[in-house]
Amino acid sequence: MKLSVVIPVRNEEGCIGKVVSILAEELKSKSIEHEIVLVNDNSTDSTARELNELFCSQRGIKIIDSPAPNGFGRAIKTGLDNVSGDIVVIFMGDGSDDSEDVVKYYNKILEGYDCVFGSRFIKGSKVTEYPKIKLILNRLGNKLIQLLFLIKYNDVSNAFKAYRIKAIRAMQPLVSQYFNITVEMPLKAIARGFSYAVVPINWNGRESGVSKYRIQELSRKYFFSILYVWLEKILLKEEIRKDRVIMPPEDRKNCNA
Ligand SMILES: Nc1nc2c(ncn2[C@@H]2O[C@H](COP(=O)(O)OP(=O)(O)OP(=O)(O)O)[C@@H](O)[C@H]2O)c(=O)[nH]1
Ligand SMILES: [Mg+2]
Repeated sequence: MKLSVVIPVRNEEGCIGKVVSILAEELKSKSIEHEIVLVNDNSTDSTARELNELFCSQRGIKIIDSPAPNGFGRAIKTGLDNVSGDIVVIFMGDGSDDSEDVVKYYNKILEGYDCVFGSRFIKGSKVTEYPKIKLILNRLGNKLIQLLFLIKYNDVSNAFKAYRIKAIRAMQPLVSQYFNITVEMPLKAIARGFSYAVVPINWNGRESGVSKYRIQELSRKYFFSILYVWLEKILLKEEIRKDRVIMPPEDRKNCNA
């Protein structure tokens, strides 16, 4: 099973080289067939040069320039359009996520799950330097999601997750252009009945560069994506069920709903 790791990157000159090298080393050491798809969004620092250096020095690297306008969601979608693997992991380029967790996700998918979702808020996870305000809003937002979707999983809004390619196909079209894609993807996978495992993961605050995350302007967008998938789940239940019935049999066999 080939693994595609999609990494959105914007102005990460201080860390992207290290992040990709550590990840590639980890995957190589575990003999996991992989590609790393780096989606650059018109970075204005030396990120593009760093990416070219990675491309020249490592195997299995794809570099995609996301067309303007910029946006985290648009970059993820561009990355997903360019993967060739059976399993897709979305991974951050700022060093927040742990490359050992990518291996954990991969192995868990091999157990038969359609998706693997990490949680930074369960026993076994380790989180450092999480900004306080962001943490409070994160916990409130995830509580709302849990209540609306009647799920126990408590870290929906973190982008770092793993999906079988069939789950990615089933959630199209993805409409979120910004960080709100981080809720649209897992919620659609859950609403469409794909099976998922939850595992503890680590998260570290970024050591260099600046956050591209703007809480105030994003809250409306998150709300939009949460309500959009919720309304779809409630109002288009029949249509979603019918789409599942016409899925190819190999895509259907792992669905648990
Ligand atoms: N291609 C692309 N990547 C982006 C964009 N915005 C953010 N990213 C990347 O997405 C990842 C997460 O962005 P961050 O700025 O770290 O957002 P965050 O993790 O919520 O914020 P921090 O608390 O600073 O870690 C990083 O790899 C960024 O480089 C964008 O518009 N386009
Ligand atoms: Mg980050």
